[in-house]
Amino acid sequence: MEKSIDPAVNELLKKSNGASTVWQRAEAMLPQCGFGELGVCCRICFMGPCRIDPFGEGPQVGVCGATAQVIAARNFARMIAGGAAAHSDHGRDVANALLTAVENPDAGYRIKDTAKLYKVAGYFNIDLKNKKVNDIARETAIAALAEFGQQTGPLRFIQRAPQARREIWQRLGITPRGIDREIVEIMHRTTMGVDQEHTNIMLQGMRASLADGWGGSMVATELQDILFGTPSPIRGQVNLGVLSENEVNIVVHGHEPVLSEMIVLAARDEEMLALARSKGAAGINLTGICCTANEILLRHGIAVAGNFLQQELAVATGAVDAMIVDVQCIMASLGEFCRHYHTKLVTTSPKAKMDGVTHIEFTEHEALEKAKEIVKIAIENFPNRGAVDIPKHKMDLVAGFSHEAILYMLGGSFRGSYTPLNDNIINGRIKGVAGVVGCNNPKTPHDVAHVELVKELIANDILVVQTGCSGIACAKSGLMTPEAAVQFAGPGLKQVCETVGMPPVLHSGSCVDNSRILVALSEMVTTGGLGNDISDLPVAGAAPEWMSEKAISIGQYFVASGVFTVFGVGLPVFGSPVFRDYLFKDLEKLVGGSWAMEKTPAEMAARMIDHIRKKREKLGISKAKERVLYDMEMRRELVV
Ligand code: SF4
Ligand code: MSK
Repeated sequence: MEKSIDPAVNELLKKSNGASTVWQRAEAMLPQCGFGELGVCCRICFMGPCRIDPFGEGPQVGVCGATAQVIAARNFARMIAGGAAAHSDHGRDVANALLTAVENPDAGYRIKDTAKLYKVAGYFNIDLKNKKVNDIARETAIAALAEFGQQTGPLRFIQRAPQARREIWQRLGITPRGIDREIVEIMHRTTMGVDQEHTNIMLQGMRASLADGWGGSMVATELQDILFGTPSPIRGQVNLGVLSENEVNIVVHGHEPVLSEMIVLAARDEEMLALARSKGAAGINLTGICCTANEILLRHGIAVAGNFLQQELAVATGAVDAMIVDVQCIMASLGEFCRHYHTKLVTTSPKAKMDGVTHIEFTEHEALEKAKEIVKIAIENFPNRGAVDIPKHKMDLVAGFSHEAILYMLGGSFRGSYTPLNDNIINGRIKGVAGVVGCNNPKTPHDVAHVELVKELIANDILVVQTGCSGIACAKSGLMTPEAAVQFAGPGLKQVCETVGMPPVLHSGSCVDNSRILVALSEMVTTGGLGNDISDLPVAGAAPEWMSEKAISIGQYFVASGVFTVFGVGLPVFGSPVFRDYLFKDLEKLVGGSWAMEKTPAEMAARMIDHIRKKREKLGISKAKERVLYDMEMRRELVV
């Protein structure tokens, strides 16, 4: 069986330069530890490691007496802590960059979206009267930074959730207080000999995940929009075919646009372009991998070379003169992999160095200067290129569907509103909305589950919103063009897409931009006609090929926000039927959302479609109904 649905990947995998790929290493790892996969291995203290026998024949408790459900819940909560920490530390860096933009104009950052600044400042209760933009930005950055260390809550962005939702969180005692506090409390409660009740552990797990979605991630998204602009629909291209044969190829990889935005500026700098020409290159071609690629795609239309599992293959083309990485999702193999090619790998974050790899520390205060230094490394390396093998495959797409862009697209600039979306859901043209997000995982064929699931959803008139590597997967398969509606969407969704001129699959950005989906869901509730809470909406979420702790945090904040969420690949909870049932069944009674796991995209789609159908029935909108516009005669006939 082919490793991927993507021909560019399969082509490059047939060629070998002695460097091992993630697929080879995954095979060498087999069989993987069953206890770990089932979530019942504990190494929290050194009386262990302990493991619970899922077949009931061996030990049923750890040395300390911890049961399977306690071990599985502690492991799960610690994954949430890891994911929430990653997203939130990213958010903190963006807040620092906003402060830098105000205090050190020479650094290169500028405030691009003042309307968004005023709006966000409003959530922090900042008085806007008689203040300069820079002063408001300074106060906003300081207020955002304070959210991390706050000791008593609630976090400010919580007010954006529907009231019914906030009341559920309040009743359960899971309204997040400070972002860092919630992550620390997970680590405390799950260390040896503290919280020994799986349900209580998960209350904190939910609180920390909410501190991610409605806290750290939302801070990252909103402040990035202030600094770099709020995305709006923009054309772009995707897949390895975007690499250039005759230009200097720079690939940015990781997550934080605080770096990649500056590389965009440096790569367009006249001095850099002249230097590139002096080395025989026709220009500088900037592309990206993973979420930092999504960030610059959405704001500049810069091409995306690929998603998570394509990071090594981009190097294997022989055409990448430098790969610039910051934080998250960067495979440890890249240092060794690049040594088999001419590619210079450059790490840039003091938090993320790699053995034997060039490190150029990127600081917000010398951002543009450092970006130019990094771009120069790529240019100087261009003459060292050997044979290149760039697959021809690339695809057009339209990206940039921020919450604000959707408002504008549906309602125009004077009456931007979600009413047309809600109306189309009520009249049944659109059956519901699905968020399909997350990573790739070599345990499952690359991109297959993303693409097949999304095709099935849109064929059933479900509008799909995407982020992360899942978005890149579907873009490569041509699902993010307006024309895709004609080819793949069901009749109702097709009609709406054709009227508005939008694709049936909307790219909303990077992993932290899942917070945009939370805002959109809240807006759907506020707009009316679809219930009082997010859990009433005909919506569902999925991460079909997840691998990162960040995906678990995202999944949990969607569930805790009231969304039914299906994961593919597997979940490390099956070793404890008690904990599995808590996630899959009991949580729904508490928060209105629940987890599910299905192995195949067809099963995932069936669960999501069924869930959306049930929600429609509950709302009383399961039968297609057109809104009737009354003329005068009909009005006269009305009996009052
Ligand atoms: Fe074993 Fe308990 Fe220590 Fe975990 S905390 S390693 S179950 S003794
Ligand atoms: S980059 S977290 S592999 S989506 Fe956000 Fe892709 Fe998953 Fe990383």
